[in-house]
Amino acid sequence: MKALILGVDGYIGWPLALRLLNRGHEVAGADSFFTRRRVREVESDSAIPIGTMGRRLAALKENGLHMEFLRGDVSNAAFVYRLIEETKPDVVVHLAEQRSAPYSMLGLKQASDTMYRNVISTLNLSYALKDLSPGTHILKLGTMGEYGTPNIEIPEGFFDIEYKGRKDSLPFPKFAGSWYHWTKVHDSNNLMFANRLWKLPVTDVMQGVVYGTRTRDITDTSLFTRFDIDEVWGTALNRFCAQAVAGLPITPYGKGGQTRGFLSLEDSITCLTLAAENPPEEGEYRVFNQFDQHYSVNQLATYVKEEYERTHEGKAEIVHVENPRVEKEEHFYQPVSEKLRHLGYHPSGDLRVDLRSIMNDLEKFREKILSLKKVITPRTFWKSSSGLSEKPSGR
Ligand code: USQ
Repeated sequence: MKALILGVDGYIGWPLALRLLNRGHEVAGADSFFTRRRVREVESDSAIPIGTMGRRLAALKENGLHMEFLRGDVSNAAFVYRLIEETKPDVVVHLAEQRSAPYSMLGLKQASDTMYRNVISTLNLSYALKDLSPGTHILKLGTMGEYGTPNIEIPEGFFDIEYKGRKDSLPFPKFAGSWYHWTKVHDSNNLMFANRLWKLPVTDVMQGVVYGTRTRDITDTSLFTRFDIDEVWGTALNRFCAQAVAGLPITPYGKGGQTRGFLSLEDSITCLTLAAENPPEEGEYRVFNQFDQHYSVNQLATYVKEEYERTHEGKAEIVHVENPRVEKEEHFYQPVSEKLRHLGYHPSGDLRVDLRSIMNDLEKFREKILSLKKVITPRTFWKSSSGLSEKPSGR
Protein backbone atom coordinates (compact mmCIF):
# COMPACT_ATOMS: atom_id res chain seq x y z
CA MET A 1 0.00 0.00 0.00
CA LYS A 2 1.19 3.53 -0.73
CA ALA A 3 0.09 5.96 1.97
CA LEU A 4 0.25 9.73 1.94
CA ILE A 5 0.11 11.24 5.44
CA LEU A 6 -0.90 14.90 5.59
CA GLY A 7 0.37 16.34 8.88
CA VAL A 8 3.23 13.85 9.18
CA ASP A 9 5.19 16.08 11.60
CA GLY A 10 2.42 15.96 14.22
CA TYR A 11 1.73 14.03 17.42
CA ILE A 12 -0.13 11.28 15.54
CA GLY A 13 1.29 11.72 12.03
CA TRP A 14 4.85 10.88 12.96
CA PRO A 15 4.17 7.61 14.86
CA LEU A 16 1.68 6.60 12.15
CA ALA A 17 4.44 6.99 9.55
CA LEU A 18 6.73 4.83 11.70
CA ARG A 19 4.07 2.12 12.01
CA LEU A 20 3.20 2.03 8.32
CA LEU A 21 6.88 1.99 7.31
CA ASN A 22 7.63 -0.79 9.79
CA ARG A 23 4.74 -2.77 8.31
CA GLY A 24 6.36 -2.55 4.88
CA HIS A 25 4.15 0.12 3.34
CA GLU A 26 5.46 2.90 1.14
CA VAL A 27 4.89 6.26 2.88
CA ALA A 28 5.06 9.85 1.72
CA GLY A 29 4.42 12.64 4.21
CA ALA A 30 3.56 16.31 3.95
CA ASP A 31 3.54 19.09 6.52
CA SER A 32 3.72 22.88 6.69
CA PHE A 33 5.10 22.88 10.29
CA PHE A 34 2.00 24.85 11.29
CA THR A 35 1.81 23.24 14.76
CA ARG A 36 5.46 24.01 15.53
CA ARG A 37 4.89 27.67 14.59
CA ARG A 38 1.61 28.08 16.44
CA VAL A 39 2.89 26.39 19.59
CA ARG A 40 5.74 28.91 19.63
CA GLU A 41 3.14 31.66 19.14
CA VAL A 42 1.66 30.86 22.57
CA GLU A 43 5.23 30.81 23.99
CA SER A 44 5.22 27.06 24.43
CA ASP A 45 7.11 24.06 23.10
CA SER A 46 6.89 20.29 22.97
CA ALA A 47 7.83 19.03 26.46
CA ILE A 48 9.70 16.18 24.78
CA PRO A 49 12.28 17.60 22.39
CA ILE A 50 11.86 16.59 18.76
CA GLY A 51 14.31 17.07 15.92
CA THR A 52 13.82 19.03 12.72
CA MET A 53 12.28 17.09 9.82
CA GLY A 54 15.80 16.69 8.42
CA ARG A 55 16.88 15.01 11.67
CA ARG A 56 13.75 12.90 11.74
CA LEU A 57 14.34 11.62 8.22
CA ALA A 58 17.97 10.85 9.14
CA ALA A 59 16.74 8.92 12.20
CA LEU A 60 14.48 6.89 9.92
CA LYS A 61 17.46 6.11 7.72
CA GLU A 62 19.47 4.93 10.73
CA ASN A 63 16.59 2.55 11.42
CA GLY A 64 16.62 1.25 7.85
CA LEU A 65 13.49 3.20 6.82
CA HIS A 66 12.79 5.80 4.15
CA MET A 67 9.98 8.33 3.81
CA GLU A 68 9.51 10.87 1.06
CA PHE A 69 8.74 14.29 2.58
CA LEU A 70 7.05 17.24 0.86
CA ARG A 71 6.73 20.59 2.59
CA GLY A 72 3.57 22.57 1.98
CA ASP A 73 0.19 23.71 3.17
CA VAL A 74 -2.92 21.65 2.39
CA SER A 75 -5.14 24.73 2.47
CA ASN A 76 -3.34 25.58 -0.82
CA ALA A 77 -5.19 23.68 -3.58
CA ALA A 78 -2.25 23.71 -6.03
CA PHE A 79 -0.06 22.02 -3.41
CA VAL A 80 -2.68 19.31 -2.78
CA TYR A 81 -3.07 18.61 -6.51
CA ARG A 82 0.71 18.38 -6.88
CA LEU A 83 0.92 16.02 -3.90
CA ILE A 84 -1.65 13.64 -5.36
CA GLU A 85 -0.07 13.75 -8.81
CA GLU A 86 3.42 13.10 -7.47
CA THR A 87 2.61 10.44 -4.90
CA LYS A 88 -0.39 8.58 -6.43
CA PRO A 89 -1.43 7.14 -3.05
CA ASP A 90 -3.83 4.27 -2.28
CA VAL A 91 -4.80 6.05 0.92
CA VAL A 92 -4.50 9.65 2.09
CA VAL A 93 -4.53 10.01 5.88
CA HIS A 94 -5.63 13.58 6.51
CA LEU A 95 -4.26 14.75 9.88
CA ALA A 96 -3.21 18.20 8.68
CA GLU A 97 -5.81 20.31 10.43
CA GLN A 98 -5.54 22.82 13.26
CA ARG A 99 -6.23 20.46 16.15
CA SER A 100 -6.61 22.62 19.24
CA ALA A 101 -10.02 23.61 20.58
CA PRO A 102 -8.58 26.35 22.85
CA TYR A 103 -6.53 27.80 19.96
CA SER A 104 -9.71 28.21 17.93
CA MET A 105 -11.27 30.05 20.89
CA LEU A 106 -8.48 32.62 21.34
CA GLY A 107 -10.27 35.18 19.20
CA LEU A 108 -11.78 35.89 15.79
CA LYS A 109 -8.43 35.67 13.98
CA GLN A 110 -7.73 32.16 15.28
CA ALA A 111 -11.36 31.07 14.84
CA SER A 112 -11.34 32.17 11.17
CA ASP A 113 -7.94 30.64 10.55
CA THR A 114 -9.12 27.30 12.01
CA MET A 115 -12.38 27.43 10.07
CA TYR A 116 -10.67 28.21 6.76
CA ARG A 117 -7.66 25.94 7.15
CA ASN A 118 -9.63 22.88 8.23
CA VAL A 119 -12.69 23.08 5.99
CA ILE A 120 -10.78 24.17 2.89
CA SER A 121 -8.05 21.53 3.24
CA THR A 122 -10.65 18.77 3.20
CA LEU A 123 -12.43 20.37 0.28
CA ASN A 124 -9.11 20.66 -1.61
CA LEU A 125 -8.39 17.01 -0.95
CA SER A 126 -11.87 15.92 -2.09
CA TYR A 127 -11.55 17.82 -5.39
CA ALA A 128 -7.96 16.71 -6.02
CA LEU A 129 -8.88 13.06 -5.52
CA LYS A 130 -12.05 13.33 -7.60
CA ASP A 131 -10.02 14.85 -10.46
CA LEU A 132 -6.85 12.77 -10.21
CA SER A 133 -7.46 9.57 -8.26
CA PRO A 134 -11.11 8.89 -7.39
CA GLY A 135 -10.42 5.37 -6.08
CA THR A 136 -8.03 6.63 -3.35
CA HIS A 137 -9.27 6.08 0.19
CA ILE A 138 -9.63 9.26 2.28
CA LEU A 139 -8.91 8.41 5.91
CA LYS A 140 -9.88 11.59 7.68
CA LEU A 141 -9.37 12.45 11.34
CA GLY A 142 -12.52 13.86 12.86
CA THR A 143 -13.35 13.94 16.55
CA MET A 144 -15.74 12.42 19.08
CA GLY A 145 -16.31 16.04 20.06
CA GLU A 146 -18.44 16.46 16.92
CA TYR A 147 -21.27 14.72 18.76
CA GLY A 148 -20.98 16.80 21.92
CA THR A 149 -22.47 15.25 25.04
CA PRO A 150 -26.11 14.35 24.25
CA ASN A 151 -28.35 12.75 26.85
CA ILE A 152 -28.75 9.62 24.69
CA GLU A 153 -26.40 6.92 23.39
CA ILE A 154 -24.09 8.04 20.55
CA PRO A 155 -24.05 5.65 17.56
CA GLU A 156 -21.27 5.39 14.95
CA GLY A 157 -22.27 8.12 12.57
CA PHE A 158 -25.82 7.15 11.64
CA PHE A 159 -28.95 6.21 13.57
CA ASP A 160 -32.44 4.94 12.80
CA ILE A 161 -35.19 7.42 13.51
CA GLU A 162 -38.96 7.31 13.42
CA TYR A 163 -40.66 10.73 13.21
CA LYS A 164 -44.36 11.36 12.72
CA GLY A 165 -44.90 7.80 11.55
CA ARG A 166 -42.03 7.66 9.00
CA LYS A 167 -38.61 6.01 9.38
CA ASP A 168 -35.14 6.85 8.06
CA SER A 169 -31.45 6.26 8.78
CA LEU A 170 -29.83 9.68 9.20
CA PRO A 171 -26.53 11.19 10.33
CA PHE A 172 -26.60 11.50 14.12
CA PRO A 173 -27.05 15.16 15.14
CA LYS A 174 -23.84 17.03 15.93
CA PHE A 175 -23.48 19.45 18.80
CA ALA A 176 -19.84 20.50 18.98
CA GLY A 177 -18.35 22.65 21.75
CA SER A 178 -15.67 24.81 20.11
CA TRP A 179 -15.01 26.44 16.73
CA TYR A 180 -12.39 23.75 16.19
CA HIS A 181 -14.87 20.94 16.88
CA TRP A 182 -17.42 22.58 14.55
CA THR A 183 -14.86 22.58 11.70
CA LYS A 184 -14.76 18.81 12.03
CA VAL A 185 -18.56 18.68 11.78
CA HIS A 186 -18.40 20.79 8.61
CA ASP A 187 -15.69 18.46 7.25
CA SER A 188 -17.88 15.43 7.94
CA ASN A 189 -20.82 17.01 6.13
CA ASN A 190 -18.62 17.96 3.18
CA LEU A 191 -17.08 14.50 2.97
CA MET A 192 -20.50 12.86 3.11
CA PHE A 193 -21.57 15.09 0.22
CA ALA A 194 -18.35 14.48 -1.79
CA ASN A 195 -18.97 10.77 -1.32
CA ARG A 196 -22.55 11.11 -2.54
CA LEU A 197 -21.48 13.18 -5.57
CA TRP A 198 -18.35 11.36 -6.67
CA LYS A 199 -18.43 8.04 -4.76
CA LEU A 200 -15.07 8.79 -3.08
CA PRO A 201 -14.31 6.07 -0.50
CA VAL A 202 -14.12 7.73 2.92
CA THR A 203 -13.43 6.68 6.49
CA ASP A 204 -14.39 9.49 8.85
CA VAL A 205 -12.76 8.78 12.20
CA MET A 206 -14.41 10.22 15.31
CA GLN A 207 -11.43 10.00 17.62
CA GLY A 208 -11.43 10.61 21.38
CA VAL A 209 -8.65 12.26 23.37
CA VAL A 210 -5.28 10.59 22.80
CA TYR A 211 -2.64 10.20 25.52
CA GLY A 212 0.88 8.80 25.69
CA THR A 213 4.51 9.32 24.84
CA ARG A 214 5.20 6.06 23.04
CA THR A 215 4.19 3.45 20.56
CA ARG A 216 5.96 0.17 20.00
CA ASP A 217 7.77 1.80 17.04
CA ILE A 218 9.28 4.60 19.15
CA THR A 219 12.30 2.59 20.17
CA ASP A 220 14.73 5.41 20.87
CA THR A 221 14.72 9.11 21.69
CA SER A 222 15.47 10.15 18.09
CA LEU A 223 12.06 8.74 17.13
CA PHE A 224 10.00 10.50 19.83
CA THR A 225 6.85 12.34 18.80
CA ARG A 226 5.93 15.79 20.09
CA PHE A 227 4.23 16.05 23.49
CA ASP A 228 2.30 19.23 24.31
CA ILE A 229 1.28 20.16 27.82
CA ASP A 230 0.38 23.85 27.69
CA GLU A 231 -3.23 24.97 28.13
CA VAL A 232 -3.73 25.58 24.40
CA TRP A 233 -2.02 22.61 22.75
CA GLY A 234 -1.89 20.01 25.55
CA THR A 235 -4.79 17.64 26.25
CA ALA A 236 -6.22 16.50 29.57
CA LEU A 237 -4.42 13.30 30.52
CA ASN A 238 -1.04 14.27 29.06
CA ARG A 239 -1.24 17.52 30.99
CA PHE A 240 -2.15 15.72 34.23
CA CYS A 241 0.89 13.41 33.92
CA ALA A 242 3.21 16.35 33.25
CA GLN A 243 1.71 18.32 36.14
CA ALA A 244 2.24 15.42 38.56
CA VAL A 245 5.84 14.87 37.45
CA ALA A 246 6.69 18.58 37.80
CA GLY A 247 5.06 18.88 41.23
CA LEU A 248 2.37 21.21 39.84
CA PRO A 249 -1.32 20.86 40.72
CA ILE A 250 -3.35 18.49 38.51
CA THR A 251 -6.13 20.64 37.08
CA PRO A 252 -9.62 19.22 36.42
CA TYR A 253 -11.63 22.14 35.08
CA GLY A 254 -14.69 23.10 37.12
CA LYS A 255 -16.53 20.15 38.72
CA GLY A 256 -14.50 17.68 36.62
CA GLY A 257 -17.45 15.48 35.66
CA GLN A 258 -16.74 16.16 31.94
CA THR A 259 -16.57 12.72 30.37
CA ARG A 260 -14.82 11.88 27.09
CA GLY A 261 -13.62 8.81 25.20
CA PHE A 262 -9.86 8.30 25.60
CA LEU A 263 -7.30 6.06 23.92
CA SER A 264 -3.56 5.60 24.03
CA LEU A 265 -1.27 6.78 21.25
CA GLU A 266 -0.41 3.12 20.60
CA ASP A 267 -4.09 2.29 20.12
CA SER A 268 -4.74 5.35 17.97
CA ILE A 269 -1.97 4.24 15.61
CA THR A 270 -3.24 0.66 15.60
CA CYS A 271 -6.77 1.83 14.72
CA LEU A 272 -5.63 4.15 11.92
CA THR A 273 -3.44 1.36 10.51
CA LEU A 274 -6.37 -1.08 10.61
CA ALA A 275 -8.60 1.45 8.84
CA ALA A 276 -5.92 2.10 6.18
CA GLU A 277 -5.27 -1.59 5.58
CA ASN A 278 -9.00 -2.39 5.44
CA PRO A 279 -10.42 0.29 3.13
CA PRO A 280 -14.13 0.96 2.67
CA GLU A 281 -16.12 -0.75 -0.05
CA GLU A 282 -16.18 1.04 -3.39
CA GLY A 283 -18.08 4.28 -2.99
CA GLU A 284 -18.62 3.80 0.78
CA TYR A 285 -18.66 6.56 3.42
CA ARG A 286 -18.13 4.98 6.84
CA VAL A 287 -17.77 6.43 10.31
CA PHE A 288 -15.63 4.89 13.08
CA ASN A 289 -15.92 6.00 16.70
CA GLN A 290 -12.33 5.57 17.85
CA PHE A 291 -11.65 5.35 21.59
CA ASP A 292 -11.00 2.65 24.20
CA GLN A 293 -12.95 3.74 27.27
CA HIS A 294 -14.67 6.80 28.54
CA TYR A 295 -13.60 8.53 31.75
CA SER A 296 -14.43 11.71 33.57
CA VAL A 297 -11.54 14.13 34.06
CA ASN A 298 -11.96 13.61 37.83
CA GLN A 299 -11.37 9.88 37.42
CA LEU A 300 -8.27 10.52 35.33
CA ALA A 301 -6.90 13.10 37.77
CA THR A 302 -7.32 10.56 40.58
CA TYR A 303 -5.61 7.75 38.62
CA VAL A 304 -2.65 10.01 37.84
CA LYS A 305 -2.36 11.08 41.48
CA GLU A 306 -2.53 7.46 42.68
CA GLU A 307 0.01 6.17 40.16
CA TYR A 308 2.36 9.05 40.85
CA GLU A 309 2.22 8.49 44.60
CA ARG A 310 2.61 4.72 44.18
CA THR A 311 5.89 5.18 42.32
CA HIS A 312 7.35 8.35 43.86
CA GLU A 313 8.23 9.66 47.29
CA GLY A 314 6.19 12.87 47.10
CA LYS A 315 2.52 13.70 46.89
CA ALA A 316 0.52 14.85 43.86
CA GLU A 317 -2.16 17.46 44.41
CA ILE A 318 -5.50 17.82 42.57
CA VAL A 319 -6.82 21.40 42.38
CA HIS A 320 -10.13 22.14 40.64
CA VAL A 321 -9.62 25.37 38.73
CA GLU A 322 -12.25 27.66 37.23
CA ASN A 323 -13.41 26.07 33.99
CA PRO A 324 -12.18 28.25 31.10
CA ARG A 325 -14.58 26.48 28.70
CA VAL A 326 -18.30 26.57 28.13
CA GLU A 327 -19.30 22.91 28.57
CA LYS A 328 -21.41 20.58 30.74
CA GLU A 329 -19.52 19.55 33.86
CA GLU A 330 -21.85 16.68 34.79
CA HIS A 331 -23.61 14.70 32.09
CA PHE A 332 -24.60 11.34 30.62
CA TYR A 333 -22.09 9.89 28.14
CA GLN A 334 -22.48 6.63 26.28
CA PRO A 335 -20.88 6.38 22.85
CA VAL A 336 -20.72 3.14 20.87
CA SER A 337 -17.47 1.90 19.31
CA GLU A 338 -17.90 -1.42 17.51
CA LYS A 339 -16.75 -1.15 13.92
CA LEU A 340 -13.01 -1.13 14.63
CA ARG A 341 -13.48 -4.08 16.96
CA HIS A 342 -15.16 -5.92 14.10
CA LEU A 343 -12.00 -5.28 12.06
CA GLY A 344 -10.01 -7.04 14.80
CA TYR A 345 -9.01 -4.16 17.06
CA HIS A 346 -8.27 -4.93 20.73
CA PRO A 347 -7.17 -2.11 23.05
CA SER A 348 -3.54 -2.80 23.92
CA GLY A 349 -2.97 -1.94 27.46
CA ASP A 350 -3.83 -1.05 30.95
CA LEU A 351 -4.37 2.63 31.67
CA ARG A 352 -2.41 2.54 34.94
CA VAL A 353 0.58 0.86 33.29
CA ASP A 354 0.42 3.46 30.51
CA LEU A 355 0.36 6.27 33.08
CA ARG A 356 3.49 4.92 34.76
CA SER A 357 5.25 4.68 31.42
CA ILE A 358 4.30 8.25 30.45
CA MET A 359 5.46 9.63 33.81
CA ASN A 360 8.66 7.64 33.53
CA ASP A 361 9.42 9.22 30.14
CA LEU A 362 8.48 12.69 31.41
CA GLU A 363 10.80 12.47 34.43
CA LYS A 364 13.71 13.06 32.02
CA PHE A 365 12.14 16.34 30.92
CA ARG A 366 11.07 17.67 34.32
CA GLU A 367 13.12 20.86 33.95
CA LYS A 368 11.64 21.52 30.52
CA ILE A 369 8.12 21.05 31.91
CA LEU A 370 8.88 23.48 34.73
CA SER A 371 10.17 26.01 32.20
CA LEU A 372 6.68 25.93 30.61
CA LYS A 373 4.89 26.48 33.94
CA LYS A 374 3.59 29.90 32.86
CA VAL A 375 1.67 28.44 29.90
CA ILE A 376 0.29 25.39 31.73
CA THR A 377 -2.25 27.35 33.79
CA PRO A 378 -5.50 27.93 31.83
CA ARG A 379 -5.87 31.48 30.53
CA THR A 380 -7.96 30.98 27.37
CA PHE A 381 -11.41 31.79 28.70
CA TRP A 382 -13.88 30.92 25.98
CA LYS A 383 -16.51 33.43 26.99
CA SER A 384 -14.05 36.31 26.77
CA SER A 385 -12.74 35.25 23.34
CA SER A 386 -12.20 38.56 21.55
CA GLY A 387 -12.80 39.68 17.98
CA LEU A 388 -10.55 42.69 18.11
CA SER A 389 -7.32 41.69 19.76
CA GLU A 390 -4.84 39.46 17.97
CA LYS A 391 -3.54 37.94 21.22
CA PRO A 392 -1.85 35.37 21.97
CA SER A 393 1.70 36.14 23.21
CA GLY A 394 1.92 38.17 26.38
CA ARG A 395 -1.77 37.64 27.03
N1 USQ B 1 -9.72 19.42 30.81
C1 USQ B 1 -9.54 19.56 32.17
N2 USQ B 1 -8.31 19.96 32.60
C2 USQ B 1 -7.28 20.24 31.78
C3 USQ B 1 -7.47 20.08 30.39
C4 USQ B 1 -8.71 19.69 29.93
O1 USQ B 1 -10.45 19.31 32.97
O2 USQ B 1 -6.19 20.59 32.25
C5 USQ B 1 -11.03 18.96 30.32
C6 USQ B 1 -11.70 19.92 29.33
O3 USQ B 1 -12.44 20.91 30.00
C7 USQ B 1 -12.57 18.97 28.52
C8 USQ B 1 -11.80 17.66 28.56
O4 USQ B 1 -10.84 17.78 29.60
O5 USQ B 1 -13.81 18.77 29.16
C9 USQ B 1 -11.08 17.34 27.26
O6 USQ B 1 -10.25 18.43 26.94
P1 USQ B 1 -8.89 18.22 26.14
O7 USQ B 1 -8.13 19.51 26.14
O8 USQ B 1 -8.18 17.02 26.64
O9 USQ B 1 -9.42 17.82 24.70
P2 USQ B 1 -10.24 18.64 23.63
O10 USQ B 1 -10.10 20.10 23.78
O11 USQ B 1 -11.62 18.08 23.59
O12 USQ B 1 -9.50 18.25 22.27
C10 USQ B 1 -8.63 17.10 22.16
C11 USQ B 1 -7.75 17.31 20.95
C12 USQ B 1 -8.62 17.38 19.70
C13 USQ B 1 -9.49 16.15 19.61
C14 USQ B 1 -10.31 15.97 20.88
C15 USQ B 1 -11.06 14.66 20.94
O13 USQ B 1 -6.97 18.49 21.09
O14 USQ B 1 -7.79 17.51 18.56
O15 USQ B 1 -10.34 16.25 18.51
O16 USQ B 1 -9.42 15.95 22.01
S1 USQ B 1 -12.57 14.83 21.80
O17 USQ B 1 -12.33 15.43 23.10
O18 USQ B 1 -13.19 13.53 21.89
O19 USQ B 1 -13.39 15.76 21.02
